[in-house]
Amino acid sequence: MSPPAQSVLGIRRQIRKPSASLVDPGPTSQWTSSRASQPLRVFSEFEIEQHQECAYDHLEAFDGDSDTAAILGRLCGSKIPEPLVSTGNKMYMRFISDASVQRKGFQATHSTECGGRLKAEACQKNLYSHSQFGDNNYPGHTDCEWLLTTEQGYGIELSFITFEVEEEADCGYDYIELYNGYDANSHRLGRFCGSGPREGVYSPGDAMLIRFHSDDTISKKGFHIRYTSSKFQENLHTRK
Ligand SMILES: [Ca+2]
Repeated sequence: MSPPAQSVLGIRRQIRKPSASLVDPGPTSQWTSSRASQPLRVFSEFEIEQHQECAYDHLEAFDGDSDTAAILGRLCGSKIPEPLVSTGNKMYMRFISDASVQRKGFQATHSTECGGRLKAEACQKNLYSHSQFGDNNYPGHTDCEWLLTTEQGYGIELSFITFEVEEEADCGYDYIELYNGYDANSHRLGRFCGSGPREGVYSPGDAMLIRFHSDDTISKKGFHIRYTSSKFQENLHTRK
């Protein structure tokens, strides 16, 4: 282990929006984002020393402003990872490299857009209508899409912890729409506003699209959804 670490050599960064900050180009590089909506980081290039548990060189992403937040991923290897999406308006990233084996590095962009691509798994995860949930009402003039996917053979189950969206008889102003599939041409499970669905919603396919629309006036608290993957068809229910 004689060669000195040259940790940040070969790493290229592309950060489109000026509010991102880059800290400490040392053996450990860290980035945090703080912005008005959920940072979505999409990798366009990725090549970091491969190891089954990413024990050597790796990139870590956390769902908050430090490494004490829940971890979103520990990444290495040469396969371009799925986009990383934080639940709030902060994401902390850390790149660590050891003294040997260097690869090209990675390039990622992040955006202020709401929505994103999320993976439903056996453990419950949270999804919020907007990053200021709990402090402020959702913003007006919003169109967001979240695509939830899971492994083939599983379905996706949503439970609504909070749901307060501007009420209208046909949900013509602000609403969420749920689709059993990858896009809005798929079977629509429902359009909801007001106090939303009373029960959970189950999508039997391996993808579910959630669209959120708000118009220019009157905003409410928003929604907090928990989502999980589920194998059992007998859970099938949309509304009771
Ligand atoms: Ca509205």
